[in-house]
Amino acid sequence: MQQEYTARAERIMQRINELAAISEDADGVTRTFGTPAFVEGRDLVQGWLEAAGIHHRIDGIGNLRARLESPNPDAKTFVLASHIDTVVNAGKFDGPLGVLMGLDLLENLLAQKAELPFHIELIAFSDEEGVRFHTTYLGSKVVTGAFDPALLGRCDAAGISLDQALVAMGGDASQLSLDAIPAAEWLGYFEMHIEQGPVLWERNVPVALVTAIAGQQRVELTFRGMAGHAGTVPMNMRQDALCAAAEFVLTAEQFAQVHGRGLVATVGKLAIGHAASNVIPGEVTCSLDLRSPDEQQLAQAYDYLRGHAEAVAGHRNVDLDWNLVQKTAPVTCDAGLNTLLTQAIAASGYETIALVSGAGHDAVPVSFVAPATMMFIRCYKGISHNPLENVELADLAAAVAVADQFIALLRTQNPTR
Ligand code: HGY
Ligand code: MN
Ligand code: MN
Repeated sequence: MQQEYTARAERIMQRINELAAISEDADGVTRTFGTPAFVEGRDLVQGWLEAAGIHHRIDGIGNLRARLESPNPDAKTFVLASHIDTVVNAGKFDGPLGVLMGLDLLENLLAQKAELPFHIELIAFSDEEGVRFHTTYLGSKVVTGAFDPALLGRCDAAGISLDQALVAMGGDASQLSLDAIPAAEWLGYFEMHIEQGPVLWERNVPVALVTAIAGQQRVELTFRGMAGHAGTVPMNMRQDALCAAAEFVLTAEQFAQVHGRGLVATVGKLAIGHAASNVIPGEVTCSLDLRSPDEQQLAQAYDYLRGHAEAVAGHRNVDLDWNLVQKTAPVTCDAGLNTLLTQAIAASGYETIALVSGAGHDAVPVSFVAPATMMFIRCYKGISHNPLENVELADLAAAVAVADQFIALLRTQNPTR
């Protein structure tokens, strides 16, 4: 059996490497929603589905969706999924690993000529990271019926709207409501994903089950002061937008450090308008990414930092725009599916580790309509959103074995009926 799992892991790894060679950047892996590189990468995965003879389609938001039907037309649908869009200068595994492990599971079920008590749908979500339009889960929100059509007018840095980007890649905004799986038809959801944290690496255990996923709030801030001559404006007469932003950034860091217990705050983007070394910055835009598994702690941190940003703008005599662009509550994963996953992990001979995810995943919007859970796979030092992201073949083979067990148990026990 081990040989079989190693061979399957090798093929998954080979596909991950082939997909990683497709990027909108000459160096590093970048495939953001709707770009030609994104479409080329999706075409590659589509080719593997065609070669396997698996029925598939591309939906209105650009998700790639493959399906194995149960002989029972009234059966519910169990979804295996993750995302094929990436952050900028990404690793190879964040997203594609779950999609290509899911493809392997479908190919294996076909090879076994397995009769399914439920339909299985594999989905490669088109936008989990939210890099291009700054709002995440576009693909999974369409599939769960939670997509907000008002987002179609949101523009990217080049001024292209989401609706225009959809049309450019052959999508169709008028179909989006038809692309949802009705809540009554969901049997459950299982996402396989790298841990993106250090626990499994440190404990040297290949997989973990996920009990909860942290809530997150993403904000865009703009500080507007007064551009001026760096050589002539006295220090006590400046309205320096960058110094205001800098004061805010450091307070966000200190607040999260002091209030720990799972709260994290990150400013990942900062842009100075009309930047020049001899000009006092007049306008600065920055991001704020706040996360916590505790909804109350997240709300308190949000309110405190918003108040602090307003206070900084006040004493520095600059204006502030504070724009909440993304808010998702913390979610818990399904106990019934996690019982099965625990059995699958034990049956494969591994210790069961249960983790809370600090990273967001497509399982978040799904968990509002269906029983959802995730399996984490051990990754190098927990590094992610970084080209150093890596998964060892032995850990991938172990994860394939556990995933096989999980699907086998699901076919017999069906915990969420
Ligand atoms: O940001 C996240 O949590 C995920 O990578 N989208
Ligand atoms: Mn991811
Ligand atoms: Mn990610």
